Amino acid sequence: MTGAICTYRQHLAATVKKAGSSRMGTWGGWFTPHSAAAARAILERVPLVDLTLEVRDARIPLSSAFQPLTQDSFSRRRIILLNKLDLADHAQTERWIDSFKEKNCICFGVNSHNKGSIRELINFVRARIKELKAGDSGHTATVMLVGIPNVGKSAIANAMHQIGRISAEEKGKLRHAIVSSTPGDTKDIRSYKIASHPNIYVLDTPGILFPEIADAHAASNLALTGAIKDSLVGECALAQYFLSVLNSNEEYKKWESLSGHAKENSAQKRGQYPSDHTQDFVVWDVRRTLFETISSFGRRCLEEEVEMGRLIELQFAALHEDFRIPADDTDGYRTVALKLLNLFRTGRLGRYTLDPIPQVSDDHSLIHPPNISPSDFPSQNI
Ligand SMILES: Nc1nc2c(ncn2[C@@H]2O[C@H](COP(=O)(O)OP(=O)(O)OP(=O)(O)O)[C@@H](O)[C@H]2O)c(=O)[nH]1
Ligand SMILES: [Mg+2]
Repeated sequence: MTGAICTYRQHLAATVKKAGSSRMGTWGGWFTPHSAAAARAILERVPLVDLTLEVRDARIPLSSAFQPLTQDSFSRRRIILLNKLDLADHAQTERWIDSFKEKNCICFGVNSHNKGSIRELINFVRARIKELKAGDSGHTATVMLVGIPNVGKSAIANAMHQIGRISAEEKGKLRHAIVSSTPGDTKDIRSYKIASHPNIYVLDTPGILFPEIADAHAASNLALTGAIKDSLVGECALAQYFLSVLNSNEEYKKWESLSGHAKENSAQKRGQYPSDHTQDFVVWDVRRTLFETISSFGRRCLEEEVEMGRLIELQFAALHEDFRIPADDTDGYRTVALKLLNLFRTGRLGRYTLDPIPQVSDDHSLIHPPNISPSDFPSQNI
């Protein structure tokens, strides 16, 4: 990891730490009494369900681990789902899945926006249930989706319900879990039918993130991928950190062909690639600006904090124009930050895997989360 990126990471991590520990009574900034009650309710259900699907963000397969899970990672009743495959680096995801499998964790990659991927997941779950329930005459199975906020649990529940229901030719009303880009919008545990013969139900649960985050790396990447409310951390610090990541990455090189074209050309080129939904001419301008600014600085900005700072400020100024933000917008810097984060989070600025593959000697405490029992949380109905 380069020196300059570390500075932005540390800065963001310090803000996350402060936000997490801003206490109302004994509660952290995002960990509320309701989170504690939800954690307790989830943990109490773990031994009762047939399968626990721990959803993680494929961009951060380790940092997005679900801390409260007490179950042994080697349990055949726990599956790690790496969701948002479309946003992560494909080759690195393959390596991550292999690395989980090497540790005897069952791991499955998924993109909840893709029907084929959800169909594969349903088939995979059905096969696991069949295996686990071999010889059992029961006709109903329950699987529970758990995880930190915003990893896509509700999106997966909806997609499985919709696709599974159609193939099961179920009558009755289609139900919808709330899916939103804001973390923490699911408040209750809800059940959705995803298959018949045998009947399989999936439980969607609220996302849980403890205030104590392992390290600066995890804290900054959890914030960047949206597990923590942006307003708690600050959109500008998030966008600056994202730019430090992008400026240190090779992804921008893919945009070389855009360089040198006048902005009007980008607009004229609209429709040239009908299947590419990133043809939006603003996105082209943003990519070109990022390519040209990084290229003009060379790689010296990677080590030198001052150079990285200069590059990021230059990019903010240029993006102000690319995003067509009026010059008299007094909150223009923040508007650039918001728009940039949106492009990153919808995959329009490339695919990023932010957690490096662990070395054999690494501590696997996040794959083997600390043991926490339901009684560690106060009782409250959910
Ligand atoms: N690109 C992409 N986005 C996804 C995927 N799955 C979910 N999302 C988006 O991620 C955001 C969060 O999705 P949710 O399903 O609400 O996440 P959640 O885990 O239920 O969040 P909480 O209820 O807050 O715990 C939404 O904007 C989804 O559209 C995916 O596979 N790919
Ligand atoms: Mg949800």
